[in-house]
Amino acid sequence: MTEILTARPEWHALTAHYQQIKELHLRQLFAADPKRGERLALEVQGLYCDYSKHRITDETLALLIRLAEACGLPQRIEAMFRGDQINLTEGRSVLHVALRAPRESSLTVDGVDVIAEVQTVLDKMAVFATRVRSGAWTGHTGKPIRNVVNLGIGGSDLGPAMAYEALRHYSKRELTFRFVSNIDATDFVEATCDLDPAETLFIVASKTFTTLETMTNAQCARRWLLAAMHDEASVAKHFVAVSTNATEVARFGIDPQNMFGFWDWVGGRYSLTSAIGLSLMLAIGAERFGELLAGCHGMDEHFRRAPLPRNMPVIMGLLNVWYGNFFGTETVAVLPYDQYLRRFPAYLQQLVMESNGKRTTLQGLPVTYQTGPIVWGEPGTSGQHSFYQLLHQGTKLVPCDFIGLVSPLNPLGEHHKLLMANLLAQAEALAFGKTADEVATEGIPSYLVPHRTFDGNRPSTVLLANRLTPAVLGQLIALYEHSVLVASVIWEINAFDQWGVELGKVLAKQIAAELASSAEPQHDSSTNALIRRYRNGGRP
Ligand code: G6Q
Repeated sequence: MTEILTARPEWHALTAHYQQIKELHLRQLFAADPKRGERLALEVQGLYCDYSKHRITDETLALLIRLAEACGLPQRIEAMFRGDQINLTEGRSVLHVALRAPRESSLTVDGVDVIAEVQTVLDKMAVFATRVRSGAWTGHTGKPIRNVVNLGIGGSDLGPAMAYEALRHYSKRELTFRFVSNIDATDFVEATCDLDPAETLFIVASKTFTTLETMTNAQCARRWLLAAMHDEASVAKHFVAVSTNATEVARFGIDPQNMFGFWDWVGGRYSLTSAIGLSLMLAIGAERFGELLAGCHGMDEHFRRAPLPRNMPVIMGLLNVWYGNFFGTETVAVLPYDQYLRRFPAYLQQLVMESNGKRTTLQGLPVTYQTGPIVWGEPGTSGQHSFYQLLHQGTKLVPCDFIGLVSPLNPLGEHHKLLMANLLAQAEALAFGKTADEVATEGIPSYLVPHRTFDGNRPSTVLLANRLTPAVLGQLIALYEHSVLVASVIWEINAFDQWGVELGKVLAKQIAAELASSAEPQHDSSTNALIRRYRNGGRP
């Protein structure tokens, strides 16, 4: 039986070390080592990660690495790449890394070369994407497709929606892309109200093809199309599916030729680089989609091969552990200084919180320590005029990830320089603050000095790349995916299941029937009263 995390000697060493350095200020750490800002940094294929503004010393890192080794991190990384069933509670391999492995490589799992299968689907996607983008694929009336609507939710929505926004600069502007996820009809209505059904293609993106929200939206889309086309045969020209469930896809009326498959070993929130990314490929083309995959693969290889102390996802994952378990932080802010990355925090919310929001260890025991953080964030500089006050002077410690790009995709006047100046300024201000003496020497009246003082010592990572390309987005995605795995290994939890979403689904099914009936509802007094009020048109 694996040792309990908090009983490990490496954990005790970190606890003692925390007591020694918890009061150390980043000002002192930087003063003691003039090269700290360059030394505590890593570069992987042009993606630069500055982690010097963290409340760590060389000893902290060494102790964290020792903990990672004691928890078997190198072995777990290798087990994932090998295709072992590391998703224990679902008995599945976890092989999103195979989705972006080079065409000429091979990986045999249960007697099947999964890379060959991946490449077959990628080729099929590329042929389809080229036909739609060129206008060769036409709708039922012979018109080319101008609108693409992705119907999916969770992992079948957040990745493609985020990546489409992120790479919009590279997208075919003649095509309109919409993403519908919510079961709230407003989502569908607003996404389609200005679209011509004759020019609209729906991608039903659902691994299981049974998800309530997506299937409800897909049926709605079908009715919307048929109301205009009056011909069942039109479905085949206006619907394609991305799924692992061929039977249900066929039952829906989608031509199996137009189904793009993937596999059980791709978890929903890790599926953007599978056929779930079809909408993205339609937007940016197969070649650029390939660049995204190559960016992911570069980070995958780094994660697999770099020694732990020089391994970017390892460092980022361990910093999550350091703050969450020793400083007691509860959240992490992700602050992209790039408007195209505006959905990146939302995407990471699922990746991190659905993966590591767990309270049971792989051995089935309750954890006795904190696990995954709450992730939140907004693009800079908008966030600065909203919640940064709390980041600078609030009572809560919030580690921040800043993401910036050196070269803008939309060079316009002074914008980019000012944008990046703000990123650098925020990271500096958080780390070093402004002392009461510094404030007082500026002639600030003494009653205002406490209000205008910044204690600093607020940690952040700065991720910097040259330009937001598909490859850089791929690097960022893989970086965060792998950092999630790293933290989960330390916490001894399964980052690849999501049982916590089940109970609500079951109850919703039961309540949906009760909302439509007049029988006495069978819940607690609160839920019963709310059900009665709903049935009664909002009255008691
Ligand atoms: C992600 C989850 C979840 C899933 C959605 C959609 O890791 O498994 O968010 O992606 O529930 O599921 P389907 O793709 O099966 O519709």
